Amino acid sequence: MKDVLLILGASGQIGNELTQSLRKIYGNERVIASDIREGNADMMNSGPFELINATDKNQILQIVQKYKVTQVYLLAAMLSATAEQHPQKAWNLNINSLLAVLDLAKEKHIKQIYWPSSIAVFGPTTPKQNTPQKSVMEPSTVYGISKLAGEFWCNYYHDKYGVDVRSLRYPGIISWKSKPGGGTTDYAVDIYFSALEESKYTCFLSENTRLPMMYMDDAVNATIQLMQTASHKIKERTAYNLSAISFTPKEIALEIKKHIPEFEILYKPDFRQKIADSWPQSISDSKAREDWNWQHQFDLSSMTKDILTNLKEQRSTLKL
Ligand code: VAH
Repeated sequence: MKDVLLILGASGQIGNELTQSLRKIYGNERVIASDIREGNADMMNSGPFELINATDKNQILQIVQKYKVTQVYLLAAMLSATAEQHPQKAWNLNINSLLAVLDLAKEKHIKQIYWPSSIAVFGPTTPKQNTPQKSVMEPSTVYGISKLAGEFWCNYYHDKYGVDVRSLRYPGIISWKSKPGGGTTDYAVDIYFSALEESKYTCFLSENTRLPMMYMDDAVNATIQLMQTASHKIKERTAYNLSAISFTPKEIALEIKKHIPEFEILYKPDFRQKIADSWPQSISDSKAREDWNWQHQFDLSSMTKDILTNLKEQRSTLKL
């Protein structure tokens, strides 16, 4: 049977780019994009799109049956900063969407699930440097609590019902094609846009706040690689630690200044500082490298070069 993929949350920062990459691999017609709101023109014009509330199991099932979907990628979620403002809504979206999709797999409507976790599952009592796959997990944010609970639901459905669900603990994801929404690591995306538009940026985290980060291209490649790995090689059915780079606002600002010498950064920490301070500073992903040969490609320098080159090109074509 041909694989047909449904992306829930396709209009979001990761969902958007994941959808485009999957359409290049599987063909546009076999990758159904969906979200609670329509996506950008590329998304809407390059293949099928359906409006779906990701917490509504029946809505998802209708689309699964309409297109004979075999795999679901569940990217719909409320991220850390917004989740602190709306705890109940965040819990409902982050958990009930997962349980809906897990049940569809348990009932054999679909064969495979991808669901993203986050380094937010770790908390203030977790060792900050090179955090191992198995460590103290006492998250102090709603988002982290929902992702930790979600990981153990995934593990339960795999062990008890044989559901083939796979997950990655994403670090902060940096992109230029689509902006994030409501994350604590979003400063590392906004800074590039502000550097080009105004040559300055006011950062909502303090200058030495070190966080685990990753370029979108690496995150998308890791996701697809994990989903295409033979099931017997997947040893972690909660979620895999995933890592690439780790940097501070000061370090990313210095990297940008190599390309835009006049760039200035100011620091005005807000409520997101407390969230960032509760997370690890660097992550060990040795298990992902061991079990399915994960290898990131981008470091801070090559990521910065790629982002600024693409944003400058995009701005010059928009001005034409
Ligand atoms: C957030 N970008 O900031 C997400 C991510 C590790 C951070 O989970 O909430």
